[in-house]
Amino acid sequence: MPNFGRLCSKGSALGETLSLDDRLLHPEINRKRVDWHTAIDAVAQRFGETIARHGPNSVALYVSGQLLTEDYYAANKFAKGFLGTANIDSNSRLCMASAVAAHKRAFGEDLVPNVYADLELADLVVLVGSNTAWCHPVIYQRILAARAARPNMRLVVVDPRRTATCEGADLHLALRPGSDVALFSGLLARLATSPSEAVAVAVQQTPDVATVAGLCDLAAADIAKFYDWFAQTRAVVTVFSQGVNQSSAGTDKVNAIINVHVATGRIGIAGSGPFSITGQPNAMGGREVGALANTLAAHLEWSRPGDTALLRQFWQAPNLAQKAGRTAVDLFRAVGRGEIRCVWIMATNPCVSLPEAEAVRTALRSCETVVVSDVTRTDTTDLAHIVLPALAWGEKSGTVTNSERMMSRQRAFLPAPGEAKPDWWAVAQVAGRMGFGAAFNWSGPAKIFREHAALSGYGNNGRRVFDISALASATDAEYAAMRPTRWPCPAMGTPTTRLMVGGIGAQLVPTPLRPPAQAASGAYPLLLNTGRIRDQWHTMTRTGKTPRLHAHLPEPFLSIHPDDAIEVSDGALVMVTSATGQAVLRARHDRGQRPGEIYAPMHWTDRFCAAGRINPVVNAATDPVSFQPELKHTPVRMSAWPAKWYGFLLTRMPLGAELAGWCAMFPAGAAWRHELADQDAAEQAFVRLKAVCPTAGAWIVLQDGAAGVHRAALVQNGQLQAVLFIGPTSDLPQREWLISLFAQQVLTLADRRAVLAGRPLSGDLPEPPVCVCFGVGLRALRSAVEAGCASVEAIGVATKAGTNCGSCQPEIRALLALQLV
Ligand SMILES: Nc1nc2c(c(=O)[nH]1)N[C@H]1C(S)=C(S)[C@@H](COP(=O)(O)OP(=O)(O)OC[C@H]3O[C@@H](n4cnc5c(=O)[nH]c(N)nc54)[C@H](O)[C@@H]3O)O[C@H]1N2
Ligand SMILES: Nc1nc2c(c(=O)[nH]1)N[C@H]1C(S)=C(S)[C@@H](COP(=O)(O)OP(=O)(O)OC[C@H]3O[C@@H](n4cnc5c(=O)[nH]c(N)nc54)[C@H](O)[C@@H]3O)O[C@H]1N2
Ligand SMILES: [Mo]
Repeated sequence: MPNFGRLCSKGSALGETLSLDDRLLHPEINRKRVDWHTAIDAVAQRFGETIARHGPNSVALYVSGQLLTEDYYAANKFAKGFLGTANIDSNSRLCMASAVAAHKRAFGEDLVPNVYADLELADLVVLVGSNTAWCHPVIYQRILAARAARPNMRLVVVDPRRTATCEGADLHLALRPGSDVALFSGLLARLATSPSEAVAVAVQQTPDVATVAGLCDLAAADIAKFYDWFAQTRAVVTVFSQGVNQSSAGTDKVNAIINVHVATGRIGIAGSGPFSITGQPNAMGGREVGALANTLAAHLEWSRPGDTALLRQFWQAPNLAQKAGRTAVDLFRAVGRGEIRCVWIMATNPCVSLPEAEAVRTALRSCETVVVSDVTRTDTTDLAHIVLPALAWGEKSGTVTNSERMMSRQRAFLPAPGEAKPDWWAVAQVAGRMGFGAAFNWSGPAKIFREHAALSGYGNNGRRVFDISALASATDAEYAAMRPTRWPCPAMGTPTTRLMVGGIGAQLVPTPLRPPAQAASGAYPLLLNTGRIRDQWHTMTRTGKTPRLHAHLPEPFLSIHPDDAIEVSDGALVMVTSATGQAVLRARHDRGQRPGEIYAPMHWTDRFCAAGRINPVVNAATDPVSFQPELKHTPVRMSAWPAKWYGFLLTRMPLGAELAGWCAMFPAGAAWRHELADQDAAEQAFVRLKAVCPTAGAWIVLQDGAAGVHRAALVQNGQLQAVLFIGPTSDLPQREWLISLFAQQVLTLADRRAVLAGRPLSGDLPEPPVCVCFGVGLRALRSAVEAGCASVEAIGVATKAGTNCGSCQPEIRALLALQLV
């Protein structure tokens, strides 16, 4: 197992995210509970009628890397083989599409040549557009551990922001956003020896370090250092993720990276290669079953003669889609124009995660039929006509593939709650009801997997690397016991670990320079970058209700370089506006931002902070080859949000995220925290907010109208029920101590007297943890340093901080650096 038994902070808290509140337990039509039979009939009827009236391209499926390979296979077969439309796309379009397209251009097929172990064998690891420390913490710990064992190993990070990942790096290249092609083109120009068009383009556009320095806005000496290290090192792995893929030049960025590795033979060998890392549990499995609008199952291609005939024959599908369908952004625009009238969304939350997200909502509101399969209520299920309850992680059974082509079994260890069913089952039922039963007659995931494996070998004869036909004859028992298996594993032949060995057979692809689709200028002078934070997962459906995962960065925020923040003080609310929408976020001054560039996390939804959803702002320009949207570069402007008052309300139960003009809600210890601000009078807001709290109990109140200060606490039978603080600025008392009072059965007299002061009469204020896994805060870390701990390891031994997932180690390292000077 690549994790070696370690889990990230989110994985460690997974047990706390498995509760059933908010779970979808029954099918629903127009919000009313129905039985499965009725729901399946309705879906089949809506799809059937829409196709009969408007043709197969008036329907679509939008699926996800959260699905198991078997679910994915079923959905893809249903759409492309039997509905007769290739309008099935996946949220992988937002995630991996550029890597897929670039792999195909370079290798003729979508394959990752290297394996995780190469990260430990490399003497130089280059992380491009990847905040590995936060997004792949276990991989990051493996890299740091390898470097600790082999001090000659070097780590370079290429990211416009100074991220936590940079804390462990030997060199950070904070390049101009979107300029990665220039950086790698310059490296190709320097290293390539044999002539080709790609090299000619590279030499012409980036002849020397000075040119690259200008294009990337970097110091020439730093570029020269990076190029020298690369040139002098045989074993180099270049890891790339969303800073590369999510760009209108994403495919070229990936090819520019691959070019350097291919041209120098640094690929497919131990410790050397370009390495695309994925995010979702099964982003890779979806690529194997071809559940993107422009791919076919099992790496078959429309463009390759004979492939469609093969697939038609194997599936016995006379109705096979004849050409590629609509890709995510285009698909939802077609919904908005009424060209797609019936859509089935499975295991993804596009109202939040797609760019121009407000237009996506409007499109779904106007759509004739919206079917959503999910495990929980989301911003997207809110817009569904038909909701189908799915099995979640821990309940479902099937296979997933990781970034190194390793297929592994996911086994159920929990019973199915309510009437929730696997997604493949729902697809097969609908297909059966539409008259395609013979092709969807599966008794379980093992049968689907065998079919998928058989297809990969069908008419293959070594033409497609993706061949797992050795598994096509697995019995149910063998499937149940399947060990992690790396593809390719054809029926005959020896297992292969690395592919494209030395670059033989790979193509160099010319990558002419292209800036981001929209430049920051005029009305939108700043460039907005978006991405993830350490302790949240995507649209928070799994992590949103776990108090300790909110302890680190609890509110949607905007990171701003202090030089850009003249009007916006740290902690105030700031509005970001683009050509498509706006959001209001908490300003955080951050010297790790390049001036002129700001950063917001992607995670917040209507459920936790409606105004903090960033994707209505994010532009939908796409890469011309991969159609992946440019989620990392949107021109915007920013202005202070004119709040008349700021406040917070702590309660025992969540009261919703609509309590004020701006409201962010999240769990905190035994309480729910609502951070608030608005433009009305503080006095009125105070009255209004007290009224939404439970009515029983007595309020203790402290008001100073002239100063704009209003505070109240609600106590019932000696127990604290609510705390409301309002003030004229965002500078309000620290919340942690007040939150800790909710754990008391009966408030002590001293605490009751102190509550409206917002701090204890004596003693220390509690503090938010740095290490979420073990709940270790700044003060404990500082005392460990004072007691003589001089390294992350020593602090780990003394406090346990950083010894589980390690994603807080960069912060501990930064603290050490500060404390030791
Ligand atoms: N905590 C957490 N971890 C996750 C997830 C999560 O939701 N939460 N999601 C998972 C998923 S699905 C994915 S896809 C991965 C994503 O993992 P990552 O790709 O590592 O995460 P991001 O934060 O989206 O973006 C990475 C970095 O790209 C940088 N970047 C922006 N523009 C550019 C550019 O032009 N060039 C370069 N070189 N860099 C740029 C950003 O500043 C950012 O730091 O994470 C996975 N892991
Ligand atoms: N601005 C900006 N936007 C981004 C990104 C970014 O960096 N910046 N990153 C993009 C990337 S890389 C990604 S991967 C996407 C992620 O975006 P989404 O796919 O929208 O994110 P999730 O919150 O993971 O949504 C998954 C949903 O599936 C449900 N689910 C989980 N398991 C199952 C299952 O087995 N069956 C069913 N039916 N449902 C299930 C969950 O409850 C959840 O509602 O966001 C993209 N959007
Ligand atoms: Mo992703």
